[in-house]
Amino acid sequence: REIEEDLRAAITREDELCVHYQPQMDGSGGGVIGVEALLRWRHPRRGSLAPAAFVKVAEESGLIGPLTRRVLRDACGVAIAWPGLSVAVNISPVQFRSRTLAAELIAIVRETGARAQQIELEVTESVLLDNDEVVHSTLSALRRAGFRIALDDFGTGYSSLSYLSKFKVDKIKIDRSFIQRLGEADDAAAIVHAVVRLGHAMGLVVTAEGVETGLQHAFLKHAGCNEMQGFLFSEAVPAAALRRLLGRLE
Ligand code: G
Ligand code: G
Ligand code: MN
Ligand code: NA
Repeated sequence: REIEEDLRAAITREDELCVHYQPQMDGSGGGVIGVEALLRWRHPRRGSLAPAAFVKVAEESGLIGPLTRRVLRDACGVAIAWPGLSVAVNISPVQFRSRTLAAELIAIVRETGARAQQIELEVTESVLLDNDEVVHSTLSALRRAGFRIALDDFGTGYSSLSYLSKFKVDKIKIDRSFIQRLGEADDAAAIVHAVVRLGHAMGLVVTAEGVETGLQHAFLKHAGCNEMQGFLFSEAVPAAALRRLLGRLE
C-alpha cells in the first residue's frame, strides 16, 4: 500500500513526522501538570495527517514499534526540558503482543537520560481484556521501572471492570464521548460521577478528556475529577510552542 511505503520512508526522515503536545490541567485550577504526546504527519502530498489516518496502517505493517520509539524519544526530550511535567505517550494494543516491549521502552528512556517516573504510558482497556501472561509481565515490568500507566478512552471498551483489580494501573482517562454529553444527557453526568468515585475508591487518579466548555469544566471540578485535558485549555502544539503556551496557562 502506498501509505505504508510513505510511512516507512517518513520514519527515516526528520521533517515529516512530528510530535505535538496537549496540556493536561490540574482539576482544581492549579495549572498545567503534564502533556500528552500526539503524533502528526506532514505528508508531502496529502498534507497534515492525524493519527486516525495512519496508526492502523502502522499497526498492520509492523511500523507501530518504530513509530512509538520515535514518539517516546521526543517525549523524553520534553520530559528533560520540563522536569516538573508528566509526559504521556500512547501505546497501541498491538504492541503488547511483543515480549520485548517493556525492555525497548526502558532502553529508550535510559538512552535519553529521562526519568521513567515522568513518563506515563496510555493504554486502552482492550489490552487488559486479554488476561494474558505477556500483558501482565509487560505492565509489571514497566511499573517496576517507574512508568505510570493510564487507561485511555475509559468506558468505551468492553468494561468488565474485573480487570481493574487484576492489573495495577495509576490513572483512568474518562473518554471524551461522556464529557461531550455532559449537560445534554443525564446518563453522562451519572456515568462521570460513578467513574470518578470508582477511580478514587481504587486509589487512582481520574482524568477527563475532551473538555471543551466552561460548563463541562465546572461540572468535572465539582465531581472531583483530578485532571482535565481538552480544547478549552489548548489543542496539541509543537514542543517549540510549549514555553509560550505554558506561560499563558499558568
Ligand atoms: O491526535 P488526535 O488528535 O487525532 O489523536 C487521535 C488518536 O490517535 C488518539 O486515539 C490517540 O491516542 C492516537 N495517537 C496519537 N498519537 C499516537 C501515537 O504516538 N501512538 C499511538 N499508538 N496512537 C496515537
Ligand atoms: O484517544 P486519545 O485520547 O489519545 O485521543 C486524543 C485525541 O483527542 C486527539 O485526537 C486530540 O486531538 C483529541 N482531542 C483533545 N482534546 C479534545 C477536545 O477537547 N475535543 C475533541 N473533540 N477532541 C479533542
Ligand atoms: Mn491518549
Ligand atoms: Na482518549
